Amino acid sequence: MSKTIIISNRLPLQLKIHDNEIETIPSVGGLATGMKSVHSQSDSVWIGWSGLTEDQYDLEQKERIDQALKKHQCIGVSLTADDIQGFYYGFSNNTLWPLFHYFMEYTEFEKNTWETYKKVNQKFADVVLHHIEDTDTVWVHDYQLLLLPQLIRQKRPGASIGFFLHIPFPSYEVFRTIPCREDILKGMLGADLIGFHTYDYERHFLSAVQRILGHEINFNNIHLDNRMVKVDSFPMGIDYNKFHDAAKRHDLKSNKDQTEIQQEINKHLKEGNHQAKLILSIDRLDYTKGIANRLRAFEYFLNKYPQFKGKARLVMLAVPSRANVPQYQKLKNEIDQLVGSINGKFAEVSWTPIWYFYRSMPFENLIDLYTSSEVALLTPIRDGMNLVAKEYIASKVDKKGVLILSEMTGASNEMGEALIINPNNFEEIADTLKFALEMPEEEQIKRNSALQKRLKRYNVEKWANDFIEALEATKNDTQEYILKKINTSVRQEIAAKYKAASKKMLFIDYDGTLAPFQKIPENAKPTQRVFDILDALHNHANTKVIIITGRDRDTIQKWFGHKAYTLITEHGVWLKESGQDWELMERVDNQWFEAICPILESFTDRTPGSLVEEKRYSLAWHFRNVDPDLGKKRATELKTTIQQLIANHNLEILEGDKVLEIKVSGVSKGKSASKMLLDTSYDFIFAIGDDWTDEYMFKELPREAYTVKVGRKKTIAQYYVEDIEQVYQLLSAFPQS
Ligand code: GDG
Repeated sequence: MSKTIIISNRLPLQLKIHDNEIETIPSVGGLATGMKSVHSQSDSVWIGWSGLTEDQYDLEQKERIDQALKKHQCIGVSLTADDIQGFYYGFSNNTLWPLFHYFMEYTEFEKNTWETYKKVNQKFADVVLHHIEDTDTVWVHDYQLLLLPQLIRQKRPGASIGFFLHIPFPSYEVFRTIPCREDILKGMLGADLIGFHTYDYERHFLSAVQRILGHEINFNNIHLDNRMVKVDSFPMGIDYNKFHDAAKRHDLKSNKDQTEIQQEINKHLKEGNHQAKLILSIDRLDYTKGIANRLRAFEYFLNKYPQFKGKARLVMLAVPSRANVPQYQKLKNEIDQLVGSINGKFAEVSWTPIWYFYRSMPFENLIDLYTSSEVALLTPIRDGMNLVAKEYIASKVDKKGVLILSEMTGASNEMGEALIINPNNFEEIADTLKFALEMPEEEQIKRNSALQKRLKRYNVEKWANDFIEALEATKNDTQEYILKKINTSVRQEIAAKYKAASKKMLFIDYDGTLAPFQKIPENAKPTQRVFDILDALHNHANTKVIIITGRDRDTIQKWFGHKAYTLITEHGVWLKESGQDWELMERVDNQWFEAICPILESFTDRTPGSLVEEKRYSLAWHFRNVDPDLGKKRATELKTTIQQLIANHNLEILEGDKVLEIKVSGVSKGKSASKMLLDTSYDFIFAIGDDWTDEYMFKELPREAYTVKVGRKKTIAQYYVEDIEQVYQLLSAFPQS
């Protein structure tokens, strides 16, 4: 029976030991709630750190801790205090957290903490590997465990692994600064599915993978040598009903049942100025959340619009976080001072502009704040998603309230009806605050209705289920690949058919099949091993070996002219039968070169790294060595530019792997391969290739032909081999009859 294994740095519960008794307190955080539907399945387990380091319990207590965790379907990863120091406070929070949030000045690159990070990821992997079974589904969470997917994959190549990053993935220019960038990407690419909150993070990640590791990317699929990794965005939602229902209950409470905080809020609202509206701000005290900026912007607002003195009040909850890290202590001091100075400067007898709470509050109080505030002002400098924004809206039962939200949060992508601001623009924040405080109620209701509808539908449970479904779907892709991958029995079947056949024809593509791609195409010369393999096949009785390629005639003549194999070049323009001269397979001309060539050259001039290859009857524009994004963009631009000329000259564009080839239409590997079969009847036909131009060949060949794709791209071929090495092995195993 397969199970789901959830893995995060912290388990979804807190452990406490007092009087030698072990207490477990379930967490109520976003992730714990979101994963509830996945984790509540009877066969699921959650693996993570319990929050207690090894020095905090003895062996006997450890056993009881494990038992207690087991009751909640949890398994602990044992970590030492040093592990936590290097892995959590060190590499996770002093390197990855600031870097991924674009705070490069706070980012420390320390070899020691990196070593501990690797060691702790391995500790997590060891626990996972101890519990995982072949058909299990694994879901790894967040930046503390970036290496874990690959560590699991190494030992369990067939596992189904998903990874979700809860924080932003920075742009390539920022990400490239980290020394271990390759290890991090490779670690993540151990997964089958990688999820981000937004499309922007997704595209930053894809760009880093393309530029740093050089993998080919097709839409949101990353092609590794022997696997495909899917990347997608899944914006995390909240437990909408939990907040909405709690807010409903809150509104029904009589005065005496209200919390102390609520009574305090009521008292202040009645005191002095009755109109004082509450502007709410809630975050963990973190430099990414833009708390200091928010205070300065609020001060700016009071100066610019003094009419709001006594009429608006900022209620700020800053939840202590990572308080032993110097940057956080510095920030705390800065905020304390700012609050003091603003309150000192503006306070009146019956009104202080800022109420500041530096602590965490029980859920009930959070609801008090959400429901009592007319405006929420959330101004992170960078934030992966920001769930507070969603919770605020969900808690507005009467749909009244205005959300002001930073455009630097993932949530702003989905919450277009909120008032979106740039957190560095005080002018804009001040004006927006005024606008929010004066917004007519109908408009508030209109905006919030739309927001609530969306938040209710795409809630956290849907988010988790969508991710798991997408992960399941990658299993099907993998399944198809595994099913079609040549195994021993297929290899034996092919060999037996080959041996028994009396007339055999082998179509073999060149680049990507017999030779790896090179930066400069001329460098992809055949090796002695390639000749040995082809010679052996050619010497078999009644066997016709055909090299079928898009390459130009001259290069193929230079490389293979001295051999007696059959050669087809330029996708089927030229044919050279064994011992004969080159002949045209198609009636083509190249008069059109003079119209197209100057355009290709002008594109080459403007696109560093690109080059024009002039074949006898076709022109190829190569962009393998161009910046990947620029290459794609210029290729699209080029297609549009020559569209009309192509039609006028009866030409067509072939889109190969990082190359656009312009040639007379109607010529293809498929057409030329079929022509080769016309005269004689063959009882063994085999074709192998990696490129999509080979798909024409796979399509046109008769059903009984064996067709083999090299590498894991979509194909209509019957079988896959992983790479060039496997091509060599396959071809070498064809037996003499
Ligand atoms: C990371 C990413 C991403 C806050 N104060 C109290 C309290 N909270 C709860 C809120 C909310 C959660 O904490 C904070 O979530 P955020 O999303 O705003 O921020 P991070 O903690 O930085 O989370 C973030 C998130 O992961 C999910 O992927 O959105 O971008 O940085 O749920 O309600 N809860 C209680 N008392 C408090 O005082 N009970």
